Amino acid sequence: MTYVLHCAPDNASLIVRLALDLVDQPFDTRLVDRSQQGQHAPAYLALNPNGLIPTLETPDGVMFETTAILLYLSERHPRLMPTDGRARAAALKWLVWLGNSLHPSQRMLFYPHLYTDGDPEMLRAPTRDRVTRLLTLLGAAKDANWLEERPSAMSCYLGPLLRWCAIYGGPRWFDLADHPRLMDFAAALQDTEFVERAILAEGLGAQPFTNPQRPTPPEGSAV
Ligand SMILES: N[C@@H](CCC(=O)N[C@@H](CS)C(=O)NCC(=O)O)C(=O)O
Repeated sequence: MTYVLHCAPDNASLIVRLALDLVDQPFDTRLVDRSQQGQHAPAYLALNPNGLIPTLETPDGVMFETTAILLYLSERHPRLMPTDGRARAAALKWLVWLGNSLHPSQRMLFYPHLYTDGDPEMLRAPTRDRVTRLLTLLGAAKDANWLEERPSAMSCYLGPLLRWCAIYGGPRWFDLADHPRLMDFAAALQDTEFVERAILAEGLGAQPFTNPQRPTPPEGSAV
């Protein structure tokens, strides 16, 4: 069986798409129609009861949670992550940091109404500060060598997260130029053949990470 990626354009499924494309792994896709709340349809919930995208059908069963999917794929496709030693330890640390610290903070920025009974706007400023602190911390990290190395599972995660800060976090708060190391990372990442394939598949625009624009997908809807 090949992999089946349940996806919507410019959603977290983009991270998994990038990882599969990075290792030249063919996969099928099933569009989750977000304009119709497809992530909450019974058939989708039967696969992923969280009602979140992505879901990946694998030969070993259905998987959800982006970080878990990337770890699973990295075991089957070692090109995605260093396999031992200090490089493996650093990769694990940063991959889980992306999934456990940066991505959830972003979710609070994009979906503040899900995190408070009060005024969602109250959450925006502290959440923006936290995301900025996290990106600054990553930019200064001496053991995040993967930022400069050949693309990895971590790259596939970080690229979209940087993109979404610019597009979905509200106007005039995020400028990737404030994080020069991450800007260099983003420029190198988008200049690769496997990212080109994702750009075409999801309508991500010519500079999806350094100068992201709202997507114009050939099918489906980002929100
Ligand atoms: N922790 C989840 C988060 C995934 C996530 O936030 N997915 C978003 C799309 S980018 C989603 O499904 N949003 C739809 C919703 O919240 O109803 C994961 O890593 O897979």
